[in-house]
Amino acid sequence: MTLRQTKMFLPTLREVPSEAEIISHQLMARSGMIRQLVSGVYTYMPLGHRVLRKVQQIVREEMDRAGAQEISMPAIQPAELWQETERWDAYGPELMRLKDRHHRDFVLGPTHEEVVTSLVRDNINTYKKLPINLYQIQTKFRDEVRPRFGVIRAREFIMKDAYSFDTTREGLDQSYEDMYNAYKRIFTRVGLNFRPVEADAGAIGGKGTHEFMALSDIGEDTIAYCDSCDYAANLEKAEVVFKAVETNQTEEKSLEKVSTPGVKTIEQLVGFFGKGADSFIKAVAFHVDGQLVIALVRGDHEINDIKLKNMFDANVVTMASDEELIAHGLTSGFIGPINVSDKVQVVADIAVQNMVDVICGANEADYHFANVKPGRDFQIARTGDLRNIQEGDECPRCGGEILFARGIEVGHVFKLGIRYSEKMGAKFLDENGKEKPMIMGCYGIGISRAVAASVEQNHDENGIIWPWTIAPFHIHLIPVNVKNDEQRMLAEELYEKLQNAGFEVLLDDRPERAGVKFKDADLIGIPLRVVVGGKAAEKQVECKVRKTGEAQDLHVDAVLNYLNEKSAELIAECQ
Ligand code: 9G3
Repeated sequence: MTLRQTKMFLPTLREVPSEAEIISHQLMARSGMIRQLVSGVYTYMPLGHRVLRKVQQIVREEMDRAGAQEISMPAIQPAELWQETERWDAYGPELMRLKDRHHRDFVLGPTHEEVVTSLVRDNINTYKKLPINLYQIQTKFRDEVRPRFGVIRAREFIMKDAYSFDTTREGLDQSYEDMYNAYKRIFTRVGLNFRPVEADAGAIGGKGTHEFMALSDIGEDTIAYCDSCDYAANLEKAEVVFKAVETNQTEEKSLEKVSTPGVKTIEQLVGFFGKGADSFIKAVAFHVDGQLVIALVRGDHEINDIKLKNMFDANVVTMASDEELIAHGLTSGFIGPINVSDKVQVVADIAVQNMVDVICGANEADYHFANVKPGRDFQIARTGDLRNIQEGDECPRCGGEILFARGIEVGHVFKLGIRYSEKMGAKFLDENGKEKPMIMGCYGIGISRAVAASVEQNHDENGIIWPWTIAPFHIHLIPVNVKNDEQRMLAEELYEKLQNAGFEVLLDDRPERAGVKFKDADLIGIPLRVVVGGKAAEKQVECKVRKTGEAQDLHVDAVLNYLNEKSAELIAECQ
């Protein structure tokens, strides 16, 4: 491996590529790790590939330790398999499809449930051969409508995907726990600041799922976590604890219709009535599997459509269109639960039922009702947890305070149950010769995304600061002036010595000015640096830690000891 920069394909950039919005994309491009081919599609250059390979190596070690077996499945998958699971029609333009020369339909694999289930179906049919966990590290294809954030949301990316097959639910729970624990070891070793969070199983069904989130302000997902216990859930899933606030029961007022010309939003209502947002009912009309539903939450809360979907165990939940509103006698901007047609179902978040003297839309343009009393003026068909958790809410586990953070999803573990095995006939004969569908789990890690997440978490204004365990090299060895024999010779001597000691050394032997070399070294972010400069004649070199900036002049004979000491400290940060 050419570890000399004069030979290495390592084009660093001073300027930021225009399409790079976030720091990891900017730094990965500028440091010569990646180059964009087209939107959402990237080449990993030698420096970036070395980091990818280190992350993959850690993943392999932990997956093998957990008893999973590595395979490699095809990216090209016949449409027939996706028709068996009815996903051929379920997915839209995100699923990359192609025809072969015989005009047969194929997909470029975005994931491999169909392929792996057909593989196991055709090769295992007895409980004696289960449980089994198969995994691969492979390129996935998803035609994102708007690729962004560099490799974080790319159209082609590297995923480790694993699939477990068990004979019982308890077996699946064990497989899931094994993967959950392996993921904690993996992300710890990769040096990420991460949280496992409870997530919603979403379209792929199955019960129980966790996402592994790398904390980052550019993360697309919001995490609700407790400041006192390890509860954490993504916003879709986080459970809300309902605390019935004691309302000083005022005398009951009769319902009143109020003219509110052009007053639609909660903010406008607050201004118009001079009351807090918690005095109003927010009503939103949804299409839930074809049924028109009005969901009610308190004015200072947000409706969570995933929770609404789960309340009805529905497949599709969309906002009702204006046409549908009119067809059901509802008026956009003035929707309310009072006197609605019996074709409309009214459901409400827990907090609504004991609101008093509230104000809601009158289902008539420019009118609201005041002094509304739920249960007297309108009926609630279903009540449940329908709102997004908010910062300051109580932790559903320990009563602590809920805080928000943003995260980048770098891992996701699912209990699939028989969702795929039943449809595809992946069955086994149990001890009594009875045929049963295998119980599956699936487990993904975004390898390329984890690299970008690491850069998001580990950089400063000068560039990347690699954690030791995934750094492309360990030592950046920089002779300041390669035309100076003493400096060049000493650097070559150290190069051999450090490599023989087991360090991965990148030698900057370019005939560049010192400033250029140091700027590039800061950008590339190799953890430890040895500079051979003006004191080479006295066998003195400068050693520097990229992360802290601490530097020390040392005699060459003391360098190895120093590097062993510092590397041990840096390794300890990833354990
Ligand atoms: C598709 C397309 C995009 C997709 C899927 C299918 C996400 C799809 C969910 C999963 C679940 C797990 C195994 C590894 C871990 C994640 N996006 N998912 O099924 F056709 Cl276009 O991939 N699969």
